[in-house]
Amino acid sequence: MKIGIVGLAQSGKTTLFNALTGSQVDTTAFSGKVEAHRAIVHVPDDRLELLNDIFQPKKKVPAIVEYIDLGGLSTSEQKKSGFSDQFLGAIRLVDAILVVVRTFKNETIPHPANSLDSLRDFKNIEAEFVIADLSIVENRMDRLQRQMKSKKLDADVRELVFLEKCQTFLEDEKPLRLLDMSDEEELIVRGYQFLTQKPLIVVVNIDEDDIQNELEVLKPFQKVISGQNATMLCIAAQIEMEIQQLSENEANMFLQELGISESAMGRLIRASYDLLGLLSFFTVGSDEVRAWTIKRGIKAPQAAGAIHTDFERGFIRAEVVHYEDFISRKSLPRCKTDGVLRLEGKDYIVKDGDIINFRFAV
Ligand SMILES: Nc1nc2c(ncn2[C@@H]2O[C@H](COP(=O)(O)OP(=O)(O)OP(=O)(O)O)[C@@H](O)[C@H]2O)c(=O)[nH]1
Ligand SMILES: [Mg+2]
Repeated sequence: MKIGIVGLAQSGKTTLFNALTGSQVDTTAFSGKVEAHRAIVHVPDDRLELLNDIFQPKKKVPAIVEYIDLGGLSTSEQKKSGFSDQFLGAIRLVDAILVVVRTFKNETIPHPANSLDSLRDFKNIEAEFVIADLSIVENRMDRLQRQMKSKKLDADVRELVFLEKCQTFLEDEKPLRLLDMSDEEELIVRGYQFLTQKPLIVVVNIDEDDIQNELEVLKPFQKVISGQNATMLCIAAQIEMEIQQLSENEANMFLQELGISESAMGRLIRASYDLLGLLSFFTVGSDEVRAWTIKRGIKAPQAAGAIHTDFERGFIRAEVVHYEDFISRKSLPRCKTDGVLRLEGKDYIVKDGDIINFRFAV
């Protein structure tokens, strides 16, 4: 899973990136450049730790999330043209867009619009995404129309009708997340990687004093993101970054003192899994204990495909025991005699926490 961090200049993107990844990228100087920082984070999962203790494998492999700090994004007033190709190229590849908006007060760090209004900032950023998508829609429409002059294919006609629908929608300044699409339209749209269709995470970068006011701070955003494939949370990025650099014991103590139930890293990963509809299953053995990430609703053969395409092609059966059933017995043979280790076929829908051994032949 790849998450791209965007936001106005000096909104705290890099600070948040550091808090989420334990990186130590410099945040003291105004960068002003579009430079992407990348880091990979291990998804914390107590279940994997316990499986590791039981199997004592040579290797433990957690699921991973990649964060990309995509760098500065100026307000439309300051900018003459749209996003740079480099920025667009990078953001089109992410699975979810994380927009950082600022409410923290700091006189020494001027806001690019010279006043604090996080909802306005969010709406401006979303408007930029709408414009970027609109330009893709219009370019594609031009090309299709030219192509259709010489040869009129049914598929092209249907695509054009769909693009007109997108165009009207975007011209009304609405993100495509709100557009109902047929199965066929979903297929057409997949190739475009529209920004306003990607799952969205809004992070309000708050002052330490606002940690207890999360609901109040988020209230204005509720209406804007409702009905969209989106989620939001408050993070006090500065203090979370500082805490991230402490030892685990000290970090926990500080979090507790501040009334933060879980670190930004853990909270954001959970929110992202929910938003993207992801779950984890496990493979176990003496060589390796490993967590895998897949979409909810996926059947056993496709889950096997996440490990290796051969596993999917040659899928025969899956031996499945749920983590909870396993952990109360701590032995696979025990699970078998107790009947909680089952054989499942190609229509089995994998559940969060399943421990699976795939049987396949190629
Ligand atoms: N008080 C306070 N200051 C913050 C917070 N987050 C970031 N800052 C400060 O704001 C400044 C900018 O933070 P960055 O994380 O570099 O912001 P950015 O969005 O990456 O900035 P650019 O990449 O230059 O656009 C730094 O001096 C941070 O220390 C916060 O939550 N509270
Ligand atoms: Mg930065």
